[in-house]
Amino acid sequence: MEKSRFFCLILTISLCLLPSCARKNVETKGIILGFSQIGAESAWRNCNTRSVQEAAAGAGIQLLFFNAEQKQENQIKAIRSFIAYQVDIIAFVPIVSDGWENVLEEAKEANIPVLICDREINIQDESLYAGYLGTNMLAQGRSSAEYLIKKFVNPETGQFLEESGKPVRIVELRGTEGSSPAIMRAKGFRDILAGYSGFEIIYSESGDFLRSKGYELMCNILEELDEIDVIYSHNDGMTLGAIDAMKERGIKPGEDIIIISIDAEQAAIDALKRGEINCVVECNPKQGPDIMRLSALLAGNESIPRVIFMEEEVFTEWDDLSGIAPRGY
Ligand code: GYE
Repeated sequence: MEKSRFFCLILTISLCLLPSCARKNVETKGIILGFSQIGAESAWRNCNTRSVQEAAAGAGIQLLFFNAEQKQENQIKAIRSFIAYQVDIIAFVPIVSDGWENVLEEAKEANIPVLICDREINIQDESLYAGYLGTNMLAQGRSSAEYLIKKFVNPETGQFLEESGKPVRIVELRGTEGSSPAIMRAKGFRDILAGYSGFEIIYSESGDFLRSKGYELMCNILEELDEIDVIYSHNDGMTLGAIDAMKERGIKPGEDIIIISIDAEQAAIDALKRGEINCVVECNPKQGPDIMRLSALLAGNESIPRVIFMEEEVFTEWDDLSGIAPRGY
């Protein structure tokens, strides 16, 4: 079906046009995918972007890619531009969970399927999007807490290994307020710890997934609080910033303070190998190929699963870390 397409001047679009030699997959040839990315806040995000761009080029899909620079209003503008341009498919990473109903109604009226990627949205009318591809962030929070249970609780007796009788004092560095990773990682962590009285979250604040804010928060925390036993950080960027702050004060990360971190970027795996982080929970950013596969199905008017989670692992100080493949981010 030939659609008359017109270019929207308000949107600066970087077109990832396909080199003819890579145009292998006939069923994706000619598909136009509008993709709204949230920004470049972490190594994880940059890998996610590369994965989408490289997979689009390899799949024969013309990609209209828009970086929202951490602003939801920019994402909404981009989606409206994709609608005006009459793309075949819209895919986007919702920076926060709420506030998408109106623009998704407009996409539905324009008969353009929408794929939610990486982060989830909070919406009543599930007909407003075709499906979600991302990671199980509730499980990531649960796995983080399960590591702590193994670290501090005797599996036979359920008793705390520490005879001190004092609770294990936890500081949480949260992701972007209102984002599904921050909400779900916090919930999953608390769900598991709820079964044990000896853990206490003494401080929780958002570092917005930024290394710089992780550093700032940790500097303040180390000034204000004492007897911190554990740092639970929602992403490696904030963790690495916090580790910088600890080292500046002669605190040994991974020894004086136990550290749990989510993403599994290379720098965090390297810190795990050095004993500076104790548990790294993987969150897989390499979603590009699956996004293209799902976009091709949608462009062919085929249905897709409502929820698809990427495969992921948990790496702890007790594991053989020699076989971990280079992370690529
Ligand atoms: O953990 C973080 C990125 O949305 C799951 O966003 C993603 C998170 C990831 O900035 O590093």
